[in-house]
Amino acid sequence: MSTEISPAPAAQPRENDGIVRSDWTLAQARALHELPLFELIDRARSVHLNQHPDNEVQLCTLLSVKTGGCPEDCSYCPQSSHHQAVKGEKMMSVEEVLDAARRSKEQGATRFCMGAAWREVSDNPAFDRVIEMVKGVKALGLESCVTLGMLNEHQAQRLAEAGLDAYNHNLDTSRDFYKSIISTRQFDQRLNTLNNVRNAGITVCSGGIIGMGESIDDRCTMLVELAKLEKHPESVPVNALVRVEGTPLADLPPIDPMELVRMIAVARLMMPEAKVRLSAGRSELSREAQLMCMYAGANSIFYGDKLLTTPNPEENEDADLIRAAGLKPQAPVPGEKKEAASAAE
Ligand code: SAM
Ligand code: DTB
Ligand code: SF4
Repeated sequence: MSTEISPAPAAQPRENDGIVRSDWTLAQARALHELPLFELIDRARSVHLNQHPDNEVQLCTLLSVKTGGCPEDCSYCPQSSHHQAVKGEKMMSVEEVLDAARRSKEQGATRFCMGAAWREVSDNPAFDRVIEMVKGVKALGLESCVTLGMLNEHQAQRLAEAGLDAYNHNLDTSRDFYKSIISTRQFDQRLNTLNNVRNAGITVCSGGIIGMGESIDDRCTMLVELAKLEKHPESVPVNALVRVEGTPLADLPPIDPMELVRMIAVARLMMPEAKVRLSAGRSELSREAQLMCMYAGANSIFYGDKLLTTPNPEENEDADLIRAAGLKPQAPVPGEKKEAASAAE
């Protein structure tokens, strides 16, 4: 990890916490990040309780509908064809996906997220199939989300017409560090896709990964990029790198869980209204570390024993954790609160 440290100025006064604004600077983000841990957590908790007083955790299931063989060279990703980490598979059928969505609804999931190992969306039968998947997931009464790589305005519009609720497209890291992680696309292309998603009226899910060798400034700069968007993303996934054998980042050291807590707390302070998702990396976290992330502002998790290609905690472990902490799973759709709550009991 690079060790450069920018001077940490005084953090903004506590009275200003919770104001939703898009003029964040790196110095301000960094000042929050540098606060003594308990002060940072206290402040993030207070904003969290104001904005999200319901004690709910959103449960999102992930399904890889097209795995591996991706032409991009993202160093962290097992699905890139530049690494020999996973085998490419053919795309799942609409029925297979809807069966999985039904099962995840029975388990109490509120959102169903489908991922494809594509560089970008193409106007072809595979995209038509994704459109059918989105319609089917909506018809089941679940929130729908897809992550398909870059897309243009017209493609975003088609997804919106199919009823898509959210599009996941992560900035992943800072503009500067991005170049050392991916060479086959540019940071501005990510921003352009987010713009197309927003303009189509789909909610934006965008966050990043920590533990790839980036500096603290890189982490804070990424949060500033997200918080500077005219409208903040509705969801901000914070992933800890899953170090997969065969990928160039496989031998990096694991992150200290406290770094995840700080990142989540700063995200909560900078984007008070967003759902902050404690995303990849939970399998390596203790229950206590996960709860500290939730206390500091995380109110969404991936639920189900698999992420896209790597393991995630078992549903029953998560249900136990949520119950032990007195949290509630978020209701899938208005009026179905009881059903969701009992699924985690
Ligand atoms: N191909 C599309 C794209 O890149 O936007 C969608 C799928 S891609 C796998 C979605 C996100 O998963 C990436 O942006 C990255 O943040 C996350 N991801 C991939 N591999 C990861 C890993 N090993 N650890 C943590 N997060 C990872
Ligand atoms: C996100 O931010 N994290 C998810 C989801 N969005 C698509 C993906 C995590 C992938 C972890 C590595 C894998 O399972 O392949
Ligand atoms: Fe492809 Fe997405 Fe993985 Fe990059 S992160 S290699 S674009 S699947």
